[in-house]
Amino acid sequence: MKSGKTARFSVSISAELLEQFDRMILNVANRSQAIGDLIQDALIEHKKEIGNEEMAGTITIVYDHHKPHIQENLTNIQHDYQKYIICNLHVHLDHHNCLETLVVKGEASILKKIADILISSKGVKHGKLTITTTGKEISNFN
Ligand code: NI
Repeated sequence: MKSGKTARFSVSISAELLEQFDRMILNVANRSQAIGDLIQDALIEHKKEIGNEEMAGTITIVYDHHKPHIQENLTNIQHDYQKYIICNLHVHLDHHNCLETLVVKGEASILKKIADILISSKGVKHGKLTITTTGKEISNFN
């Protein structure tokens, strides 16, 4: 929904739960904003699980570039999926280790697949995929 209209609704939950929630959101402007943020987060998680909507994200990997063929292999994978990879940041962490972050955009299921292939590549020490919204469907109500 692109409209910035505000809808009102009432919710019944246990007083204890609400008390805990209010303690948690002490530094958020107000309860409505906090609940809106939680719903937004749940919607993004849901879209991530369904997998067929366009989303944005990052894939970060750490590897030892001295391992045989690792650089060549990782580059080949990135060329195979180049239409989903917007940019690539490579940092030489020390003499052995490199950190690479790819900014990706595409259906969540494809982003997960690209991340799985890269992270499970031989020589990759650790990797992480972060998926978020492209922002298109979210209007700013704050
Ligand atoms: Ni490097």
